[in-house]
Amino acid sequence: MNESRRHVVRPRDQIVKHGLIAGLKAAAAMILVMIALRFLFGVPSLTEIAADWFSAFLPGRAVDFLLETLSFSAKPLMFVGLLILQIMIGSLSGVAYIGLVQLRELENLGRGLWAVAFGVGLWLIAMTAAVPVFGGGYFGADVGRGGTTFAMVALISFTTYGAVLGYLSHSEVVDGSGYVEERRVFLSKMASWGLFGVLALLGVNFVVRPIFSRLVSGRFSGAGMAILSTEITPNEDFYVISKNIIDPSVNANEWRLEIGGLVEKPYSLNLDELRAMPSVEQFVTLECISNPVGGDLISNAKWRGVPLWDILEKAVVQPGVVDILFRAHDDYTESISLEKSMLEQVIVAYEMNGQPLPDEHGFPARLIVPGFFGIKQVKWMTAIEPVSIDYLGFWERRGWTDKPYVKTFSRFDIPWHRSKLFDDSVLVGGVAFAGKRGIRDVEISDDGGEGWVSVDYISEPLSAYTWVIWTMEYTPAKRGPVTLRVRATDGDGDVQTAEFRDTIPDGASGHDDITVLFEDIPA
Ligand SMILES: Nc1nc2c(c(=O)[nH]1)N[C@H]1C(S)=C(S)[C@@H](COP(=O)(O)O)O[C@H]1N2
Ligand SMILES: [Mo]
Repeated sequence: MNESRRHVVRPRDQIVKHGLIAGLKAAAAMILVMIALRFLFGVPSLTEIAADWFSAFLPGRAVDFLLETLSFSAKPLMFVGLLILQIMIGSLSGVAYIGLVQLRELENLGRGLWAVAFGVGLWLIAMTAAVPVFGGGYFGADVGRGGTTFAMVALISFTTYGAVLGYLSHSEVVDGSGYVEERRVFLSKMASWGLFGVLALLGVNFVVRPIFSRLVSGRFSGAGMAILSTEITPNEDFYVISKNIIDPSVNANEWRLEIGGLVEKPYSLNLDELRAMPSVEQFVTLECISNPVGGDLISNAKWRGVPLWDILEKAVVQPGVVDILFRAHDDYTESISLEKSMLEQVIVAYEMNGQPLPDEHGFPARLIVPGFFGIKQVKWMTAIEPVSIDYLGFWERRGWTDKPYVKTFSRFDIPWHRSKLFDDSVLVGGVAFAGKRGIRDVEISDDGGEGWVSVDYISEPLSAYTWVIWTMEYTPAKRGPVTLRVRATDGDGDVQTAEFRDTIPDGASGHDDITVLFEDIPA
């Protein structure tokens, strides 16, 4: 037997050292491949899913704190932290791998297989243990659009890890003459295992996954506690978002709204004076620009306030004004264009659903700009200043758009995602919103977006700037699991895009979906 192919047993400390180094390099290679595939296929990586899950455990205050002090979102920070963790796990796994091949006295030629098998083994653990915990479902079944792609991308990343680890540990462990030869042998073995890998991939895709998805139907639970949104959101249920660790609590007696900047006659209003001005009342739906696909950072209320232009006109705006800048008690700033400020539906609101504004919604006064995302709806307002520049507000300086027109949005409220249903049909329903464009149609699809049917019922919008509630009695063609998607068509006739986009910089897009299981009635 060729001497160089003999197994060389190394002392334990060397195993650890070689393993750590080989594991570290292999993990780095895996991360590069993972990031490249992430952009190639547009599916989130395992690390991102983990980051999302972990960031849910960061208290909101901590997220705000990071934001305030580092002016850096917690999410990328979390992502970098997890990449480091991933490299650490990769290094330790390298030790495990080298220890394993030493222990088992595996034939050198078999190492190509063992290396790949090691990677695939880690992948299996990730897909069946880690990803479900992170909310991605078995084999990424619940990872937005493209669970299969997610699992495949992860498989390629993990086998890259195994292959690089095998390649490196091979040359590191076997020293003396002949290891160049060994590497070549190893590479040719790897190539054939690569071919095997592609076949395995196809096998997993067309055979294992369907079987697996049958097996996991146990993850469906009862009908759950999903409820359909009401047209008007009660104040205590209205979503709350702010940048602050501690929100301002404004003393109504001391509060004044200063109208300054490029005006002929600066003046200020106290709350009584603001309330004494002619007011309007209108329904407006607000949605946060960070609202994800299917998210609940959207609510609807009736706002009473004074048209902004009535307030500005009294101060006589000077020529050359481009933007109207708003200041708030928490040093939040925002702006809208001069033209926009003249629209009668842009108001300085002091009542919400017939009550004074609650503290968390901006007491005593806030801006309401229909059609724009929440970032423009300045709470705890203290000053209004016409300016001659195109002013960038708090979020715009952090990479968000200055023209945050809401995108067409639709969402399922009922039934609960993963409901187990025993009836012949189920009432599905939710909300749809397209800002000032309004909603013309809402459709659902039960075949992955091939065919669409209009829903049975869409509520009359409460104003030109509100969401609508939609429902539909859905009867499946056959029993078993079914994934339903929803999309809306806005008043301009534009259909809500299926293209998935993250929230930054100008709001999420893509279709919301739910998966339910129609079970046969137990005997
Ligand atoms: N002063 C101030 N106004 C603000 C914010 C803020 O942090 N400070 N956050 C904005 C964001 S991002 C959103 S989505 C809305 C949320 O309004 P709500 O809490 O009443 O739903 O307020 C906006 N107005
Ligand atoms: Mo927001």
